[in-house]
Amino acid sequence: MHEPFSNISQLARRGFLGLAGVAAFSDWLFSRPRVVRTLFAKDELAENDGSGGGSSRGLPPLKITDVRVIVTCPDRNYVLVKILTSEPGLYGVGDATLNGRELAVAADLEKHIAPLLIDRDPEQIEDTWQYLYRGPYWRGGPIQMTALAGIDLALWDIKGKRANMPVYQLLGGRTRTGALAYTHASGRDFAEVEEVARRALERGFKCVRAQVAIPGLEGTYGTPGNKTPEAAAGRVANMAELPATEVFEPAPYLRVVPRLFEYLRAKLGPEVELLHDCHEKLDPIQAARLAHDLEPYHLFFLEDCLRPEYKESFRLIREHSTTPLAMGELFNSLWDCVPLIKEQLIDYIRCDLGHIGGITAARKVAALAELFQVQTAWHGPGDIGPPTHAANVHVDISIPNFGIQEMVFFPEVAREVISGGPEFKDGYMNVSDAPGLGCDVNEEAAKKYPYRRAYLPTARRMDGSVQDW
Ligand code: EZ4
Ligand code: CO
Repeated sequence: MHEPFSNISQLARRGFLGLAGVAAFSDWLFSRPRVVRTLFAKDELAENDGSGGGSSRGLPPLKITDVRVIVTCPDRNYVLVKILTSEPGLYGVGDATLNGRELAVAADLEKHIAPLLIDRDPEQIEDTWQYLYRGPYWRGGPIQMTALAGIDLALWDIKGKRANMPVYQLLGGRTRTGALAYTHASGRDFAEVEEVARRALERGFKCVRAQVAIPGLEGTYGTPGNKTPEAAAGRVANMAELPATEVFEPAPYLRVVPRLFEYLRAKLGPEVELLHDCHEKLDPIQAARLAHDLEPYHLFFLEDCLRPEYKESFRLIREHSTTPLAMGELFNSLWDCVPLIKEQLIDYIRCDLGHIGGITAARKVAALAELFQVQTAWHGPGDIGPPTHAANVHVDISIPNFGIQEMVFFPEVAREVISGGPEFKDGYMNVSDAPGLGCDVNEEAAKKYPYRRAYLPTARRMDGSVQDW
């Protein structure tokens, strides 16, 4: 197979490769397609079709034998992925829940992705990620990236169980004793927010995200307002079959929020870390004003000021304020993060591991962020399942540039279906040393809670026009 190259070098050495020589050589080359083909022939290489990446610790080769998609509604909808392997009893559990579009992800997994995985080697996580991301040609988007995250988490779970190690060990081992956590305090007025925040502090939290209902508006993101907390958070209980509509106006919002934080600082003192979520509602100049007006109250960060399409507009906010900025829960591409990180336009990148492609994606975002002194603050809401919360914490405690972790407490009924997941203690989250991610799904219990259609709320302005929720 080295024949053509040695011929060229011999010809060149002898000075034979003049113009006529080149013409003769190309005639010769193209008259010998078999030789050229042999240069790149597959039979010379070991084939990588994802079905055999070598063995771990001398263990026998492993194959994926089944991919089960479990859609269940213990109080709210979850989509879980269970990947079974050729080793008896060895399986992985992932979470592929996308609030309001659960069945689209479940269909993608069942109809399109599962057939591609059978007989593949579950240990080849990176190869599987690349294959599922770039393979379908039509890459990206929240539905496909959530499906991919579900697979990715299940594969990391398998690898951990196979190695008999928690996933954070596979990611490089502990960098910290726990992940600093924050919870939500919401209320209809300042006093109610204070009361809820005080309860959180008593429970051990050192960091609290505060949201208050805006007087005169019908429902405000993240607050009970005149709706049940369940409806505000997008739970299915008490929800109509179609989405609720909230009303948002920037002027009263921009007046009230700085006064909330003035109030909370005065009541709660300087030490508690306070955060606020704008939930992608503002225009750039509105966000710049809010970040500026909040400066005296020293927020830990101001979250998701702008719609996810307007990354460059963070420059405007930066130019006007020293309030730390966080962004990213609506991102579903690794590349969404790049402009914000490389220009240091934000301080915290807060992708949702469940919607950007799982641990394999998160470790790349974290590594990029590390190089630009940006810290992580992965999205940790109630509408992603315990395996994603577990993945958050496995990454948090094994990277150098972790910032903070959003968290929720899951209701008992959800725990009946999905066990395990991170634990909260004295302001920090942690995972156990159980091999893998540390979560399991009870398929029998899941059947007791069939899927119920549910939507997140939507929002409109006073004049009836559409507004980001
Ligand atoms: O409203 O995930 O920071 N947390 C959040 C979440 C989102 C929900 C929407 O489904 O913004 O609570
Ligand atoms: Co948010």
